Amino acid sequence: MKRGSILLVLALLACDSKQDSAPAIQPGDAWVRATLPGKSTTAAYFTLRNSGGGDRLLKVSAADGDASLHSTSMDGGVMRMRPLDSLEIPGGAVVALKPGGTHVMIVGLNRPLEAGQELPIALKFERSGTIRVAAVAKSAAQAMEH
Ligand SMILES: [Cu+2]
Repeated sequence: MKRGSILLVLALLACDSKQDSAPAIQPGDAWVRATLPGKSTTAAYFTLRNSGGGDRLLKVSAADGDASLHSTSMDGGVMRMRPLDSLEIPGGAVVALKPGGTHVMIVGLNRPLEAGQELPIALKFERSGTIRVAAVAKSAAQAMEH
């Protein structure tokens, strides 16, 4: 009986330490849509692989334009985008921002983004601090292949 309760405590401690372990976030696959002629709006996407404890993406900012987190949902057959306050990055998870889902909305670009150009984006996390990615611009045709 006593031995059993010690094991239970150890199991709870192990569980706790996993929860509290530092997040280890590896960004990947960062890309942004090349702008269409005359447009100053675009969207950027990337994946976040977290091999540590849980974290939360609080804020995004781009080297050009005003960036914010958006979610996409279907509302009576119509796609709607909504601002997201933050994005949960659970421990051990891979969170993908992708077309038709969560994305970084960028409005008010001062310069057009041509395919092949890079747009630096800073991601501010609750626990991991700031992580920078360079999103490579893809044309509509390249984005379809993605
Ligand atoms: Cu959006």
